[in-house]
Amino acid sequence: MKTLVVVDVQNDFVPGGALEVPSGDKVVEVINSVQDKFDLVVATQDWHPANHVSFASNHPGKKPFERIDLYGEEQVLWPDHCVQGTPGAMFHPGLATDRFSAIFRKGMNPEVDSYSGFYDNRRMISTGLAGYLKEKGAHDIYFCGLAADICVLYTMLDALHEGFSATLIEDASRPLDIKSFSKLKKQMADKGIKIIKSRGL
Ligand code: VGL
Ligand code: ZN
Repeated sequence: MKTLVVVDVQNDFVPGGALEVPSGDKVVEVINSVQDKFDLVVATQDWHPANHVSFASNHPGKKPFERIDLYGEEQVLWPDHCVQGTPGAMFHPGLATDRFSAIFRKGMNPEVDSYSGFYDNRRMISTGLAGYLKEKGAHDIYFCGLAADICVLYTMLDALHEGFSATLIEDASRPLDIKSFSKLKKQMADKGIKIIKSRGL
């Protein structure tokens, strides 16, 4: 079961969205073109209630991209994004979704952020993705989507933690912070994440 995990390809993460990732829309065509190389395709969807703790708007006097201490850990405050049921939370309209056998929603607990598609940032709630992939016999797991340096990264780290292999399809993903991404890629490789281009599939 060669498997593709498509992370958070949602309107709020592409240019014009609330938390836009530079050239985030460019991943859509690549993701569509690679899906038929996989036996199993699943997706994640950032899916926050309006009162979510990660939204700067829920912290009077704070602005987006400021950092606060939350339960002893640093939390970046984001613009309101991917609010459940809103257009910004929908998958990009050009994204081919027919082959998604399951969609794992995350970030639904108002009190905790969830970058990874497996567990929230405090590792309290599982989305069920690990159990799903194991029951399906998934291996050789490839990752793509948005943002490469946040939700895709944390999802890959949890995948390794669960004993899966993790490969990033670089051109099917884009980071929020382009400047530090080459350094981050080295750190990914050091942790055992493989990085390829879609033509190498
Ligand atoms: C994401 C920040 C906040 C992501 C989600 O999908 O990378 N980033 N929520
Ligand atoms: Zn979010």
